[in-house]
Formats: sequence, C-alpha cells, structure tokens
Amino acid sequence: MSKPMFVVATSNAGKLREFQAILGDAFVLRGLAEFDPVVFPDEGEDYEANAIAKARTAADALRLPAIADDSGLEVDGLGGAPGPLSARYGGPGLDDRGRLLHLLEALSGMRGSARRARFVCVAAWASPGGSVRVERGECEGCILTAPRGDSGFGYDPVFEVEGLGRAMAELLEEEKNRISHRGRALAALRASLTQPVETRS
Ligand code: ITT
Repeated sequence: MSKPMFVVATSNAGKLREFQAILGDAFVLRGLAEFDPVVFPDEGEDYEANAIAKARTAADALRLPAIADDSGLEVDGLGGAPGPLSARYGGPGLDDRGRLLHLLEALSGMRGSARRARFVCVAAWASPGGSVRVERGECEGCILTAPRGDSGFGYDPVFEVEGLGRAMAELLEEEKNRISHRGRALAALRASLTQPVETRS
C-alpha cells in the first residue's frame, strides 16, 4: 500500500528536517518549497489555534492534507515567556543565535527553579475536507548559562534536558526526536492518523 502524503506547513528548516526524520517512514512529506507560495495568517498566543491555522491554511490553499506545528519555550522565571511568541522573542531583527543570547541576558542573575523550562509543541493535521487532528508534546529541562552543542536549531544550545545533563544541541538527531516535545506530539499524531476510523473515540 502506498504511504499517505502530507504537506508540511512550515518555513522553519529545522522543524522540516525533524518532521521528515520522525514521520518519513510512514508518510510521504512534501515541503512548502515544492508549491506556489502560501500566505499564512499572523500568529496569536495560543499554540493550538496557531498550529490548526497553519495546517488548515495550507490544506485549503493547496487542496492537500497538511501538517504543521506551533511550538515554543516556556521559562518559569519569565512567567512562561516567551512561549508561543518564541520565534519573535527579542524583536524582529534577531536570528536563532540572537534570540538565545537575548534569553540568557533576560535570565542573568536568575538561578535554580527560575531557570526551569519546557519546550512545548502542538502538532496539527488538516484535510482539505475539513477534518482536523491535534496532539501536544512537552519536554522538561532548564536554561543553561551559556550555549552548548551545535546540533538542532533555535534554543537547543541553551536547553538542558531533564535527567540527561546534556543540552538539546548536544544530542544526536535521533536522540532528540525520541524525547523532544515535537517527537512526542508527532508520535501521538502518527498514532491518531494510522488508527482505523471505526475504532476512534
Ligand atoms: P513556522 O511557523 O513556519 O513553522 P516558526 O519558526 O515561526 O516556523 P513557531 O512560530 O512555532 O515556528 O516558533 C517556534 C520557535 O520556538 C522557533 O522559532 C524556535 O525558536 C523555538 N523552537 C521550537 N521548537 C524548537 C526546538 O525543537 N528546538 C529549539 N527551539 C525550538
């Protein structure tokens, strides 16, 4: 039987790579670069609404099933910020490195539980016919005082994974995908999408 096909509705190359690694054995995944440009709505402060909006926008525009995620880093000492605004943290002029340095600066002087943090990912699937599935994954850890490692993307070099004593950017790609927020959300989405319709509650 041929594999089901989805468009991955993200412009983040790091995310696209992880979607491929996590779901590529079961699904054919096509990036947005293969299609005419899709215009996505501005994102708000709700992971689930943002993830559904990305998947729904791509599914409607391309008339193909689409998956997307909305993700972010929640830091206890910042009251859960930057959260769903993680991609824009520190203002529009910053790249991934600039954002993580901005985070270290914001946390300078904070110790212990103030540096506790979690990555959150809400993954959504939408079909052109109007169906939607949503799953969430989280990964606990704390914010380091200096970047470590060079794999992954985004805030990975400043996030130490709980119980591992290593930064997310010090893990092999397959190690990250086994325990990460995205790995967990996409594993749940895979289970939901491969479950026969009749037995779904
Ligand atoms: P798309 O909306 O096009 O998918 P984006 O990068 O804007 O791309 P988000 O709005 O979901 O995506 O922002 C998530 C941000 O959170 C992302 O830019 C990273 O800075 C951070 N982030 C999410 N997952 C991460 C991960 O696995 N490792 C490190 N940082 C991550």
